[in-house]
Order: sequence, then structure tokens, then C-alpha cells
Amino acid sequence: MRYSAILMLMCAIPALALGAQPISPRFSADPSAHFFSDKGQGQFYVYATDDASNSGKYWDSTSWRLYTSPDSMRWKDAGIPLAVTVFKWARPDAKAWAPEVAQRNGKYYFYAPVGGDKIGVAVSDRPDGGYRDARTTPLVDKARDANAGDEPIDPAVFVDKSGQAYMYFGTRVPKVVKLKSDMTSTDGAINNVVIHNMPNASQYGEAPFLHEHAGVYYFSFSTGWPGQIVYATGASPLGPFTYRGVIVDYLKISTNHHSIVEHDGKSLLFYHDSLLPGGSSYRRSITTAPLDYTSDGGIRKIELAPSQLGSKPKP
Ligand code: FUB
Repeated sequence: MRYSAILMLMCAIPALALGAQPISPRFSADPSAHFFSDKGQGQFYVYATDDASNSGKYWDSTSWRLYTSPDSMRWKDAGIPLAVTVFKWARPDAKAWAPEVAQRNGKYYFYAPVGGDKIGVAVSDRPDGGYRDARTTPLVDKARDANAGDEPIDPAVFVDKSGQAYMYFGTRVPKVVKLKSDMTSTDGAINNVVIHNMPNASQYGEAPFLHEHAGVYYFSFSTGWPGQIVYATGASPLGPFTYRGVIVDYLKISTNHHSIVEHDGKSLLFYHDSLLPGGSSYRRSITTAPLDYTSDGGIRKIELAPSQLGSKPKP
């Protein structure tokens, strides 16, 4: 094969090849991906729902899982950073769903959806473990807090350039609440996130995520079960946002959940699929793909092999 043909092939491969390789042979999902510099050493950290310890029939694991990498290619299973039992207010068998971690002032804050109706927050001096309950009460509680929504799950935290932190969460109706600078208490009311121009027959489902790129705020989320990962843009972390397009199309599993890391001038998307042998909607695996922007500030849809694609839900 001529060199130019090989080069063309190599250029065509990255999204497909990377997207086809789980970061671990262990079933895991709902990646909360970060690049943290801890004590002078920078690494990628992916906090995950542990599908390997669930029943295989539901997302009923009770601890979270962590993966680390120096370069986003070679990954290490770093074990259990946190288990539900750290929260004494939680039932020990409460399900541990999509986690989030934020770094601030030399500490790490682990936002943990517990049991589907509460979000706890744990704190540690290191990213990979040692987390203790930061409050002794839930940070968000469906039974306690006005406008917490039907299912306060899937927290995602964003800190803007002024240092204001926001937490996004929720199914069916996206929610946002400001966090105080202690990162362990909410500041003001829980509000609904407004998204204009959603295409007909599409909707917000779950898995909200907020990131900023070139001065624009990108609010991305899954449209449901199954769902596409889509995005909307706005001029403020609080919105309103305007729908822009699809990042990841329907997969062959019932959920879609992602996060985006910008590091060293590159953007990386993490999401889950069912690519490992024995994979299913309850046995998911985390994978990654480069994320590209278009000249008008759009995000290019991730190209997946036809064999990876599922179909949209029936109306
Ligand atoms: O892993 C359990 C749930 O599945 C998550 O909370 C959702 O985002 C979906 O991925």
C-alpha cells in the first residue's frame, strides 16, 4: 500500500478505533472524567458507576470505581474510591449511580447520587480515596428540597472563572443549583435549566454536563432511554441554552452518559457503550473519542461504526 493511502487510513481511524476500545476490561459506566494535578503530578481520573458489581439485571451496585491514566491511553483500575456505606444516612444497599468529582482548594469533592432520591457529598485530601461524608446530611434530598425533581441523580459540577460553582442534575427536567465556595452546601434555589429549540420529539432525559470552550457554555445531556448525547449552547452557565446538535447517536443500550475533558489544548469525550464481551444495558463499558469543534463553535458528531449504532425509541 502506498504511504499516502496508509496516511489517509490512519487519519480516518482515530474516532472509530478509540471509540471501540474500552478503557478497562471491567464493566463500568457513567464516566466522570477529569485531569487533576495532585501534589504536582497530573493524571486523568475517571470516576464511574461499577457495573461489574451489580446484579446484571439492574444498576444496583453500592460502590463507585476509579480509573487513572497518565496519558488517556494507558489506564489503571484504581479500585473503589467511595462506597455508599460512607453515608450513614443512606441504606447500605442503596444504589450508587453516576458520580461526579470536583477539585478545589487542594481538596476533592465527590458528588454521589445515592438511592435515586438523594445526592451526597464526600470530601478527601486526595482524589483516589479517603473520602468522608462532608455534611452528615444529603446535599440534595427529594423529600426535603423544593424543585429537586422526581429523580435527583447524575450530578455534574462546573466552576466558572470567577470561582462560582454550579451543580447540574436530574432526570426528565434538568436542574441547576449554585454551590457555596465550600462546595458542600447549595446557595439559593434549585432552578430548571431552559433549553430553547429542542427538535420535535426530542427531550431532555438525564446525564447533564456543562463545559466552557472559547467563552461559550455548552450544556450537553442524554435525550432519554435510549438516548442521544446532544448539546446546546448559551452565554451563561445558568442558561438559557439553545439546541445545537448531536454528539453521540443512539447506541445499542438503554442509556447514554458522557463527560468532556479539555486538557493540553485537546478535548476528549468519555461515554459508555456495551463493547466488552457479555456487555449489555447493565454491563456497560467506558470508552473515549477525540472531540472536535467546527469553526462556528459547533461540536462535530462522533463517527461510530454502523455496528455500534442502535435505533431511536418508538414514540
Ligand atoms: O448508571 C445508572 C444510571 O444509568 C445513571 O444514573 C444514568 O445516567 C444512566 O447512565
